Amino acid sequence: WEPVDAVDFRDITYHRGTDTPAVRIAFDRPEKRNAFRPGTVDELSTALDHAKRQSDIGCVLLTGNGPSPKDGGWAFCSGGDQSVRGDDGYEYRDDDADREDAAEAGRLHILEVQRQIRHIPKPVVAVVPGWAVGGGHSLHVICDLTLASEDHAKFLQTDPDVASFDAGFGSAYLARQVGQKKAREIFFLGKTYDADEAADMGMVNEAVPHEELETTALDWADRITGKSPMAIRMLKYGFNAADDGMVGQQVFAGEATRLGYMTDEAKEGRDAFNEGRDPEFDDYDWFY
Ligand code: 2NE
Repeated sequence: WEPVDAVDFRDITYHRGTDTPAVRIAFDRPEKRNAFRPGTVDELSTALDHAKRQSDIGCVLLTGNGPSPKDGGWAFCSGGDQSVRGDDGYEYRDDDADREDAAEAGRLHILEVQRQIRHIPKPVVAVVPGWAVGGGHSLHVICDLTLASEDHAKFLQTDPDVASFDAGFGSAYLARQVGQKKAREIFFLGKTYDADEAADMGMVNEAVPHEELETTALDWADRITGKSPMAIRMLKYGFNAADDGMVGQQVFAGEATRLGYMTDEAKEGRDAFNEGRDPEFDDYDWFY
């Protein structure tokens, strides 16, 4: 991995592979179990947007740095930082207080990041080295794949304990993965599951020994990026479409439009308009 110099990040680290066309984005607040504050979410959003725009990058690994210097604990992400939670969302405080937009209402823009992950045209893999909790659990749910440390990964939904609720992808899409009864159990009973249990119920793809986590993640990124970018993109959007309603159709259709634009037929439509003549489509078949 080598650092990406896009922006000077504080709460995350951002690297691109030296041999693999993938990026690694990591929460970097291990002493807080990688909880996100508003500035963390801004940085995550910036990195994801940067990764989206790199046409030579085909896969995003989302993870959490560790272990905690305080107690050696590992975390993917423990959700919203409760110490900066105000009365209407999460607030810019302390180091964030000099931000230009610090005065605006409390933020819940991790939900916008969920949509970024959903719509970025390349697979996002949650690489879970430890706790995935609350809004951090929802983040792993929305990622395309989840790889977990069988030694340290733990999955827990605390939303109802802190009077929060991800009633969107974090629960409804989770139910698509593990079934309705199990999803309701995760939220209503708040049990902790290890990586093998999470894999058994279908929300984790694979549990591997902790020391193999990052090399396996890189191996997955190699596999993914060895395939056709177009096919992977269309498959991601195809998988999304059924659950995403008209927006899912729109995103899929946009990519179909791009492919359509690449045909001679589409070029004839464009050229005819620009040349001020009627289009000549006789050479193009009505396929069946
Ligand atoms: C994550 C968990 C289960 C870990 O437990 P444990 O025992 O391993 O560690 P500990 O001692 O609880 O945590 C270590 C340090 O991290 C801080 C703790 O306060 C502690 O700090 P110190 O005492 O060492 O100073 N920490 C951990 N998670 C934090 C957090 N989320 N915010 C602020 N500080 C945190 C355990 O720590 C836990 O249950 N954490 C809370 C999980 C939680 O409830 N998250 C919010 C859910 S709501 C949400 O994320 C959300 C949403 O649902 C929708 C929109 C936006 C946000």
